Amino acid sequence: MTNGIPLQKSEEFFHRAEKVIPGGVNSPVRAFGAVGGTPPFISSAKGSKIYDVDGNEYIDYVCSWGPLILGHAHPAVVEAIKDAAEKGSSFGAPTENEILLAEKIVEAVPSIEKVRLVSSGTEATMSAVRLARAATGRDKTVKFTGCYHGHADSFLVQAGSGALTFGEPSSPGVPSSVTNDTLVSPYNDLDSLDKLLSENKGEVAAIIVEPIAANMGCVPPKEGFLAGLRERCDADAMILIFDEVITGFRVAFGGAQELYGVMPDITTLGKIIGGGLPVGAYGGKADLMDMIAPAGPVYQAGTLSGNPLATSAGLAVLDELSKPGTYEKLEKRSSDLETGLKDAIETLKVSAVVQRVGSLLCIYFSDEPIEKLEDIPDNVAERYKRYFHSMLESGIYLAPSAYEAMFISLAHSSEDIESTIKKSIHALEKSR
Ligand code: KE4
Repeated sequence: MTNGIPLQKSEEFFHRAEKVIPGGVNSPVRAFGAVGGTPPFISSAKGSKIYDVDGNEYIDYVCSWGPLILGHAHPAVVEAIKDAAEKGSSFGAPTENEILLAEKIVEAVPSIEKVRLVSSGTEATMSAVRLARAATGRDKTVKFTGCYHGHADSFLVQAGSGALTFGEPSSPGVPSSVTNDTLVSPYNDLDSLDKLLSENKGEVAAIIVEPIAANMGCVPPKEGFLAGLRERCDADAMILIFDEVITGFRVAFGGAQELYGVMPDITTLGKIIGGGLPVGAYGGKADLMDMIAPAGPVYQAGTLSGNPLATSAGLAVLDELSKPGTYEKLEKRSSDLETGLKDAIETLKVSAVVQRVGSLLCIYFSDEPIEKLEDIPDNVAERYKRYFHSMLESGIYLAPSAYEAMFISLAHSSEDIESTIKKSIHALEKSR
């Protein structure tokens, strides 16, 4: 039952869906496997609210896992998609909008001189790794435990997000010949990284990292961590890839690299730059990107890459985000939520910590701050499950996994934030 109306239609839909779709969903984490119960099937959304098919209203902190930084159905985005759709949905030929979106990304993201648009974050990260291997002539890559870079074979090694949610950080079907070239090290731990790199000197093509780890909750980089990666990549001619699929245009208009002042060689983007439509991107210095076909020999392609509807939506979002005062407003909302949750935790004396960077936030049911996946207590999922359902029943829609972040949008009002804090008091009690 969720704020009053039983999920009868959602249950029927879920039952039907399971007959024709694996697990009844098109992306695993949506199935509520980690928290139990029936996922509400969503009928519509507007601003900070989503509505399920049974008529329940929720304040949404999933925001489609990050893209909806303006909130749902923003008029400028709806208008842009409508206009584009009337002119045709896809041409498989170059369009002006692709130039406009690429120019906006190049202007906004400090380390990007050229960028290739694709249709998902996974496509962006797998292409970035292919480029890094081609540029260095090496096969191995380093990722960090709990970081998630999409579902390409080489990343499904101790991954975060959905892979972690189901306790399957690696995956059957991924050949060991692929994962043998994926080296893993704990996040925020340069000593462990140095040991790994010394055992693989001259063999590592790239280090790929979420500059803020948002697929094991929200783990900020420790002072010196990102700069340390940059130094190590320079020292052994490795490519540094910042996976900014979540952080790009979220924590600053120029992403985490602008926020922390550390420049990667390749940046991957997604989510926000598509405004909720399928867009991913990877970009970097021109001489590196010019290795990509047809300018160079590294092949990568996509039928719907640069799709006119998606680029129109993305442009509308970036136009809104580039307006003065936008990030200040997002910061105010987000810090108010953080303060309210911290006060509730303090008052109730619940063992939990809140970690936040910009409009990325998460609650860990832990006594200590979390600096890497290995710090997360074993019982966090059990406690989160109770917290999650209490919040859902009171009309607050959180990620159905302890290993995801809360996303705050420009549409979240101060009333939404106050209501969320109020309802979290009861939910925190349940989480004990
Ligand atoms: P997609 O292929 O799902 O568009 O992007 C993969 C990806 C790459 N890099 C980062 C840092 C990501 O967070 C993601 C995808 N994020 C998850 C949520 N944390 C997607 C949600 C889902 O799998 O349904």
